[in-house]
Amino acid sequence: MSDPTVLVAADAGVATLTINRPSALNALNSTVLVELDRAVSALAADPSLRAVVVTGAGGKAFVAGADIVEMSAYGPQAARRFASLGHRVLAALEALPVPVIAAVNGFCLGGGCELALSCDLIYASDTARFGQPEVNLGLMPGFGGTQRLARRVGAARAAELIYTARQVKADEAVRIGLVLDVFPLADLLGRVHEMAAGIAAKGPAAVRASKLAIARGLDAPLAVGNALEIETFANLFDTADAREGMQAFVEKRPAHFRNA
Ligand code: DAK
Repeated sequence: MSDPTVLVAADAGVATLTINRPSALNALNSTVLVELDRAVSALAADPSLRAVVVTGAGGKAFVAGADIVEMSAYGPQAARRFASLGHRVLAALEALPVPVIAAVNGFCLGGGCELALSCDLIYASDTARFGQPEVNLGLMPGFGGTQRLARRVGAARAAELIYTARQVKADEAVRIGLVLDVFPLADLLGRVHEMAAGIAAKGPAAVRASKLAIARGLDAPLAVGNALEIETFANLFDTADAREGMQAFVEKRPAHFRNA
C-alpha cells in the first residue's frame, strides 16, 4: 500500500495535518485533496479539538502548488471538477470551528499559498517562499487565491503578486501582512505547536465563538458583525467555563476550563 499523502497526528487537543508527498514538493493532486477532505471532516466532528496545525513533509516545501503533471492532462470539465474539489476542501478547512495555523516550512506556491490562506494564522520559516505563479503556466489561481489573497493583503498587492508571479521571501511576506512571524526552520514547528498549545489551554467555547464572530463578521456589514458579537458574547455567559474563568480571576488562581 502506498504511504498516506496526508498524515494526521493529535496531541492534547492539537491536531497536526502534514501534506506528505515530499518527492513532488507536496504538490496537491486529487489523492491529496481527497485525503485532506477526509481528515478535515474527521476533525470537524471531534468535540475535543482545540487547534489545528498544517505543515508540509520534508525540509524543502510546505506545498509547491497544485500538481502540474495531473493538471496537464485536463480539459475544461476535469479542471472545473478539480477546482471545485480544491475549493470545497479548503473551505472545509477554513470553516473548522477552531483556529487553524499554517506552519510554512519552504515553498508555498500556487495551491500551496491558497492552502495557507485557508488557515487563520500563517507562520513561516526563514526559508519560506510565497507566490501565485500560475500565470507562468498560462493559468490563474484555481483554489481561491484571487479571493483570499486579496482579502489578506489587499487587492492591489494580490493583483501584483498574481500578475507578476514573483516569489516573496518570508520577511517581505511579514511586511505585506501575509505572514505573522518568521522563525528559523529548525524552530518553526516547535514554536507553532507552543502557540497552538497556548490556544488549547484557553476557554474552548470562547475561542470557537471568537473565530466564528471574526469569520462571519468579515463577510457582513459592520453593524451585522457587531450584532453577532453581542449575541456570541452573551451566549458565553451560559457556559461553566466563563463562570470558572471569571471566578479564577477574582480568586487570583489559574482557571481550569472543562469545555462546559
Ligand atoms: N506539481 C507537480 N510536481 C511538482 C510541482 C508541482 N506544482 N512542484 C514541484 N514538483 C516536482 C518536480 O517536478 C520534481 O519532480 P521530479 O522531477 O523529481 O520527479 C520535484 O517536485 C522537485 O522539484 P524541482 O526539481 O523542480 O525542485 P527545485 O528545487 O529545482 O525547484 C520549485 C523548486 C518549487 C521552484 C519548482 O519545483 C517549481 O517551480 N515548481 C512549480 C511551482 C508552481 O508553478 N506552482 C504552482 C502550480 S499551479 C485550477 C486549479 C488549481 C490551480 C489552477 C487552476 N483549475 C482547475 C482551474 C492551481 C495551480 C497551481 O498551483
